[in-house]
Amino acid sequence: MSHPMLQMTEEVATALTEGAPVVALESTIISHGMPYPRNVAMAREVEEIVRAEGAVPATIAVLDGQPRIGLDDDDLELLGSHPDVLKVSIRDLPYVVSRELHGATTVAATMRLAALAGIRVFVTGGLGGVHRGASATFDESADLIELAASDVAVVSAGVKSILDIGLTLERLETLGVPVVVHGSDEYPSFYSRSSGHPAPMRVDSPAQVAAMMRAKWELGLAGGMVVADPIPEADEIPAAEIAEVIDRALAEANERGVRGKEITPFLLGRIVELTDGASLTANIALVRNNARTGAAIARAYAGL
Ligand code: PSU
Ligand code: MN
Repeated sequence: MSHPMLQMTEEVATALTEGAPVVALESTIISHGMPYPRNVAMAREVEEIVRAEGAVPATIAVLDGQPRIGLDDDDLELLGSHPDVLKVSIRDLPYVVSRELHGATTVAATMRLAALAGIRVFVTGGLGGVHRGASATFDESADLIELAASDVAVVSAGVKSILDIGLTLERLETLGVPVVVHGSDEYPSFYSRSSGHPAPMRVDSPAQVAAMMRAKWELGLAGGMVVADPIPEADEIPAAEIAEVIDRALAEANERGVRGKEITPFLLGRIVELTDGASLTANIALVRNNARTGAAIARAYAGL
């Protein structure tokens, strides 16, 4: 079932062979989404949560040009601290693989490698999407195109308002990607449970998500699903408070002429600095929450 170019840990390979629940995890969030050393601590903790919830974690990255499905502690440390880890989306995969480089995979690249491995559930923090001002810059994350292509359900806390949330939801509709919100009628905006945009569809249990996954793929509808799980109330940063910070980070990115794949990491880093780490605490809390939900979805799907 798996692809010959993938290097899988025995734990993940066994789980996949047995049809046991497996949860894919991305690595750009480790290398380019959070500062060291909390990024590495987060990566380890999320794997523990997935295990505690009865699923096998498979963190995905490219190391020395080798696409890896499942990593050990030293690999996570390298991804979190090594200065030469490239941010790898779909278009970057051939380069890092052929040059034998280290690459941290985005949502798009992680989805593709997870799908090649036969993993159907993937947990992250926030998705990429249509950037603000995209009508002039054409800056839309490759995550959107990949969501239309790879058969993987992606659990996130929505998208940050560094993006244009409304346009991102429009694009996902055009691409035929189901967007469901777990336990809420509103689409969440990462740090906050609200965004001003209604949930395109609502689900109230992991079993309902698993049933949708099965229905989608049995109908022959290729591509993934977005499962948005709002950040827990206790960890939320009020939308108005974070909005000012995001506007300032966006203005700075503009002034400095930050472009292309550097934009998202620049904004994430500045938001952590401008909030004195409060945004990082919220970010870690929502990833933990997503890990619990994702593991429950993986269990429900494996049980069908
Ligand atoms: N949004 C976040 N945190 C992240 C990312 C996005 O709130 O860590 C990362 C993910 O890896 C996502 C990538 O796939 O940024 C999108 O980058 P780009 O916009 O360059 O496609
Ligand atoms: Mn981009």
